[in-house]
Amino acid sequence: MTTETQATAAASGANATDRFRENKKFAAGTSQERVDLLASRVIGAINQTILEEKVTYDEYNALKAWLIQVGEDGEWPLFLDVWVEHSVEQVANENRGGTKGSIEGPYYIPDAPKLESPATLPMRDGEQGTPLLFQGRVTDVAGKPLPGATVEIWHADDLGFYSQFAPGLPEWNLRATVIADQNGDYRIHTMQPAPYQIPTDGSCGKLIAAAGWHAWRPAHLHLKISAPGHQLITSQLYFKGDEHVGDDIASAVKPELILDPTPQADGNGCEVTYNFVLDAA
Ligand code: MBD
Ligand code: FE
Repeated sequence: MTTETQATAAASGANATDRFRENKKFAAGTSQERVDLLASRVIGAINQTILEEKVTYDEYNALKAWLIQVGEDGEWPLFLDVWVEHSVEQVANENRGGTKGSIEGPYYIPDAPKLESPATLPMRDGEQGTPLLFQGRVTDVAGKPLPGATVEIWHADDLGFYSQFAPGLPEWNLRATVIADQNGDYRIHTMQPAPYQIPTDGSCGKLIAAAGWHAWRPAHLHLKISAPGHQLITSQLYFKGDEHVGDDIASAVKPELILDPTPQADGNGCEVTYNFVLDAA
């Protein structure tokens, strides 16, 4: 990895915080009863840990300093999406019958350029990596194709960097909104992403080092699949054989979401077919 393109905490972290503020529209008003319940339980769990583990003043002050620094680094989106979002996703999607969901993570940007299938994702001349043809069909739970379904896709490049969060990449590099054809089929030409390493120079990296954890997510494609009359699903797809597919730092891998690409017929990279199934709205 070159220092030039290293996604530092300062660059990607602060950027993710700004983007979160811009992108997220909250349903207004969590009730007083609900805030009381949830805040009491979370604060209670912290206090219980302190009492049971006999936390010292040194440890308490280290935590205090670290929490302050997470905000200053802009790494709250990164911290929460890596260590907390997977449980929120589990709750949100527990009653779905279609394709499994996974976490959105901190690097989604809405309104990426629209492309009709078959599409090639925006990329640089000479974009590095292994070409990947990613294709399949979008259907309902009964197997009926959903014409004109939308496949929003975003992923890291061959060095593990996301456009708009690492310096030097074109704005929409490896991001698009792909419209499936009249049979619900999509065909996307891209470059296989590299595994993603949590920036080592920020608060999340410091926590990882202090705890002796590793900092990796397996290589992944991020997706949001939608069609009129159906529930949008946010998911991710991974690659069989990836070193970290079994120990994702973000706990976001599910066995149903692991791809096994095969060499393309023309010898140019790999291809894989994955069919998405959407629950009715
Ligand atoms: C990522 O690329 C990601 O998908 C998540 C969830 C957290 C950090 C980086
Ligand atoms: Fe990601």
